[in-house]
Amino acid sequence: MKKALISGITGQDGSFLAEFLLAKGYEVHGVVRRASTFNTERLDSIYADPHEKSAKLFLHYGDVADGGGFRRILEKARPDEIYNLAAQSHVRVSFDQAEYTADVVATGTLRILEAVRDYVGAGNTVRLYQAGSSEMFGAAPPPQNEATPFYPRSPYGVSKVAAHWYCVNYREAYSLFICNGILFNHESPRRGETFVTRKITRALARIKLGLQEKLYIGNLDARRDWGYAGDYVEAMWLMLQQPAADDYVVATGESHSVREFLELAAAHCGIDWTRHVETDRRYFRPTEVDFLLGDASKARRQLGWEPRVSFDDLVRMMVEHDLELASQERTLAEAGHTVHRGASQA
Ligand code: NAP
Ligand code: G4F
Repeated sequence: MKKALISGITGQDGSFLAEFLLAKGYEVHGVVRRASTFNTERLDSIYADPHEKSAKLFLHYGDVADGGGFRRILEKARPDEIYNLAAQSHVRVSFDQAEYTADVVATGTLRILEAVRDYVGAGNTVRLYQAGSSEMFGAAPPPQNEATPFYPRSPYGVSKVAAHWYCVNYREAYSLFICNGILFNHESPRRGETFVTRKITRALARIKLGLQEKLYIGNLDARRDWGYAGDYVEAMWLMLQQPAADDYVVATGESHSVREFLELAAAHCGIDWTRHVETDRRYFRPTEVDFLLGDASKARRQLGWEPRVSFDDLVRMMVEHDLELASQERTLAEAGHTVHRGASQA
């Protein structure tokens, strides 16, 4: 049985990847940050008590800011594959928390590379996937592919570029099997609620059911190449199954503006968004990434990977999920329960 170790397992992609690998028969180990509240909600459907003989998912407390702890997890789990998905992944927040973002996203990756270097040096074999981002392209004109020079526009983007080049360097210097996936935006009903797609579907669904009046939002003109997260984790896995390590862009090849996403989501909800949406400067970034459009022909050719979920189906899936959530919220509210919503600045 193959074993995988996932950092960032509690996030959107981590949860999809864990499901995908469990379905393939892997034993899956995940790094979970200690928090004062439960942060494993996205894993609820696959989590089994580790005392049960059939358990295939094991969680370990850790943090990519703590290299020693990560080394111990590596020694304990002894994985065949590592997926480094851990990140402070919010671009706007990275302007507020630049040093922290660099420590987790750039130096955190370096800590994992150092651990892997020693682990392989001691005679073990392991393959590493690094979660790179289209934010690394930033201001580079579209379409962007593996040959496009990076021009990051945020502390997050700069940190991902550093992580990317650390990975390339360790691959070349120590002959490690490391793949950089350069993934364009991918969404799902599990997307964090402060990313624009989920922020929109969550708010429109609540507006439709009379639970809120307004949605305050930032730049409507930015364009993104949005795919479905469930499709993208397959590409991560495929990279690590190749005979040689390489870097790949993963994208749909279709770009839409935030306004187009909003219009389509509102149409699915059956509401007139112009009556409910207002722009607020606080959601604009000091430097914006205006236009992302990925050219994933290398992934199609070499990995045989293709996105399955269309833009329209993605928006519909997210809207339907959030309408159901809003309906549950309304039922609770009507029964006199207070429904707590997170405090968000992003
Ligand atoms: P996400 O939902 O924000 O999840 C991030 C994960 O990283 C969470 O499990 C989080 O734990 C964990 N994490 C944060 N700081 C950590 C630390 N110091 N040590 C250990 N774990 C830490 O992000 P995602 O959308 O799943 O993305 C996964 C990865 O792909 C990230 O590296 C992201 O930057 C990258 N990426 C995402 C996209 C996209 O469109 N989704 C595109 C390109 C690249 P908590 O649950 O405790 O917060
Ligand atoms: O949904 P977003 O916050 O995602 P962003 O910045 O593209 O980053 C996401 O995708 C990257 C891949 O390219 C990942 F690496 C990264 O970890 C993350 O998953 O913003 C998308 C666009 C931006 O142009 C932003 O300015 O939406 C615009 N936007 C407009 N109003 C907003 C809002 N973004 C957010 N978060 N909140 C708003 O109110």
